[in-house]
Amino acid sequence: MSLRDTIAAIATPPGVGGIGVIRISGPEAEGIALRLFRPSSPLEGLVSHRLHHGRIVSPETGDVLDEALVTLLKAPRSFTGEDTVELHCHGGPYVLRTVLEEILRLGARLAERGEFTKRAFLNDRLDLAQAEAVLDLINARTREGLQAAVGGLEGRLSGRIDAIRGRVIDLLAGIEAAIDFTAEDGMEPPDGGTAPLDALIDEIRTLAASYHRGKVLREGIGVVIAGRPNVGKSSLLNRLLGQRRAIVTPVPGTTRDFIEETVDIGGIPVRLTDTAGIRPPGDAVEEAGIELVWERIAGADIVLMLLDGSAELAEDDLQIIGQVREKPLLAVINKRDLPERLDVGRLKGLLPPSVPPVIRISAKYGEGLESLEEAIRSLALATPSEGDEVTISHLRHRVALEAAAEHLQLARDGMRDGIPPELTAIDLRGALEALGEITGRTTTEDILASIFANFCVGK
Ligand SMILES: Nc1nc2c(ncn2[C@@H]2O[C@H](COP(=O)(O)OP(=O)(O)OP(=O)(O)O)[C@@H](O)[C@H]2O)c(=O)[nH]1
Ligand SMILES: [Mg+2]
Repeated sequence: MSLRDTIAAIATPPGVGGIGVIRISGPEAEGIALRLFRPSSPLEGLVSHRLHHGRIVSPETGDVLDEALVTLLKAPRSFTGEDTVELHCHGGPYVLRTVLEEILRLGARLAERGEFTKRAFLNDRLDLAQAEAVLDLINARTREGLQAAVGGLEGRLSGRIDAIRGRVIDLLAGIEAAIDFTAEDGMEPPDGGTAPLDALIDEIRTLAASYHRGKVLREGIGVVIAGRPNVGKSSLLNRLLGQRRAIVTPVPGTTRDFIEETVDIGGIPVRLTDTAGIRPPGDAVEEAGIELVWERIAGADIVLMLLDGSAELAEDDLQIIGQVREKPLLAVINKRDLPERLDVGRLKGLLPPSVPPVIRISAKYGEGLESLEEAIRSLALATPSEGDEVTISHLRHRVALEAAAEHLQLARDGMRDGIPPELTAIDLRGALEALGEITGRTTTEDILASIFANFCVGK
């Protein structure tokens, strides 16, 4: 990839829409736009950061291709940091393709996936963590996911990483200054001993541990509702969804196949699966449905074990509990509007001690759902909500943070054991390098390629 050529792509999604945007970025962007665009009020050139109305005309045939609004964003005040032109055309696939073809004929090259954002990175408009946040923002599916992405784009993670790097650099400077004086003997630990290193290691580990939370907010989790027939699984799915998606009847064995829908539960995109009631199957169809339940349970992040509070614990309930004990589990007692006949003490005795307190709901009347949603959220995040704490949401970040923590740990142990300071300095430099990978200060071409390949063309 060269930064000297000019790239173009349709930036809006395929399909028909009110408007469709074509982006051009690079040194020829303005020149190409001027050859295509006839402003309706004649003026000299395009004024940067203004919208101009006019026509798109093929320079070759003179055909008018569209009526459009065009903006020129002169470098460096553009997303990519280069001269950029955006053509706001009518949002039809054929129009857009035709205009884009003219642009390519005039010398632009079709952009690769994520190439606009990659240029923004290479031109120092964004660091790598911010570029990844652009992708998270585009893919966000809940308010929380969106906020985490916006925080990333605004540089919250980058700021945190830079602050940590700054502290490592200070330590390194201290050690390098000491090297000259301790050439022979081992080094004395600096003032404060290894405490500053311990604090850094802790902070980095905490940040690494936020990966789980970030990933859950970004990618969501799968929750499978399981239980014997007629306990109200489909009623619960409908309730959480806010619509009658699954058939509900008093006939046990109503649901045969599984039903999957995504809902926003406390900011987490939850793929919710309603399944066939588990019992000794009456026929081949039911048997096949129940086999699917076990498969779905195996793949679930959380199993929501639903019980009927108006009936005693049944043999099928016990069977199911026995099978799902190892999964992250919520025990939910339904039909709390009816007199309770279920022996809750006995139920608790059967559940592993790690299972959160049982929740009582009425799917039919919509009672107790807030507690249920809160329980799903806490279990999914494995920690209570921590306000606006910085989170990481990419495995790449976690790997780099763990590597940094490991280097710092080696440095700390070495310091404690009085190894030569040169070696400690090497460990600290290793930590700096690992941290630098997150924001892109130290990054290889391979890493760049794999990050930007996840983008769409036009971003
Ligand atoms: N009183 C009361 N009845 C409920 C409640 N939830 C569900 N029901 C009733 O229980 C019956 C079974 O409900 P479903 O939602 O179909 O149960 P299911 O677990 O999906 O059943 P299968 O698909 O057969 O496995 C229906 O008659 C529901 O109206 C509740 O909270 N209270
Ligand atoms: Mg059902």
